[in-house]
Amino acid sequence: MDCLFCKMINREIEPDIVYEDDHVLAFNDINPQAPTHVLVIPKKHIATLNDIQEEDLALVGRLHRTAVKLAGQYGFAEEGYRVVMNCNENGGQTVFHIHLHLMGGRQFTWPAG
Ligand code: D5M
Repeated sequence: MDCLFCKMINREIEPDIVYEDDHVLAFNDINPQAPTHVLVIPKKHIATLNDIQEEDLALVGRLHRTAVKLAGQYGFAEEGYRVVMNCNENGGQTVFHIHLHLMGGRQFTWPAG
């Protein structure tokens, strides 16, 4: 499958990994938008938020739990951080394998651009 993030899971491309388990991989974003910017992805290929099925709900929960654990390890859980999942063109999605952006270490504004 021609999916950048599946290639990272299979180590055809070597990401800068910060966390890995049987279901989830987390690595530093190549184009960071904050002092910490990590992508948390499922090892199962799911193209977009629209493609999440009932059977994936526990996995999606794991993505969030992983982001929260990492926020704690980076030390910004209490001060706050941002978690984002972009969907399709208007949402700004460029890689079609779902991923949570975990960003921390600065003040974020709302609404997002
Ligand atoms: O986010 C896709 C994200 O993927 C974007 O923030 C850049 C990141 N990216 C793209 N290529 C790489 C590599 N090779 N390593 C690490 N991070 C990468 P989206 O929400 O789809 O716009």
